[in-house]
Amino acid sequence: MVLKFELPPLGYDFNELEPIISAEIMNLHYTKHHQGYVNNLNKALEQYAEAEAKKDVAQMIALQSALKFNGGGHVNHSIFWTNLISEKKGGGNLEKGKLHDAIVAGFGSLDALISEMSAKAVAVQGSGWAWLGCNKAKKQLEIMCCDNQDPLSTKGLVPLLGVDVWEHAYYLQYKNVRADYVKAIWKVINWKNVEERFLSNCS
Ligand code: MN3
Repeated sequence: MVLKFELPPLGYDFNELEPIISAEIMNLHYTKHHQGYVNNLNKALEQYAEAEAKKDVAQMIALQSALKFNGGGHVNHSIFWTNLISEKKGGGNLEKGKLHDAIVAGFGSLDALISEMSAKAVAVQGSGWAWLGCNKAKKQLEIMCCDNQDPLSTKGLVPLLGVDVWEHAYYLQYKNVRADYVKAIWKVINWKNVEERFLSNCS
């Protein structure tokens, strides 16, 4: 029996991030896009197990790009949903603490981090993600972009905060203006969640 992945609970209603991210986008993004990655990951894992049982190494290798894409999509979105919270519940608010200190040490200020990460997110060519990650060896925060659904682990960093800049994440609301979406999303960032990830992985 092959391991089956499932959609993680969202933790809030589709309309809670309005007006920053519309309920329609959240609904489609979660129930169609993320669910699609989960379904295709499970399918690829099943095919992989069959190939493994037949000792068909060539087929196992052929399945790796499907595993990377759909597995990455599942990993990335599972983090992304927890990185978001409504403004009413504290979205956008970074309290003083160890993450705040690390941000100031690495970037000078939260505003400076936001401005650097926004510029990099807007500049991603095609589909991808911008991430705030932790370099465990150097014990420092780094901003890095990934193409498609490549998870941040492919760059050797631990993911703390991701901004999905695939068009499906914003097009219904922001049309072609990715910069407006990236500018707005900081109002619904769950810095408490980012700090929890930081404390358990990077300090
Ligand atoms: Mn997405």
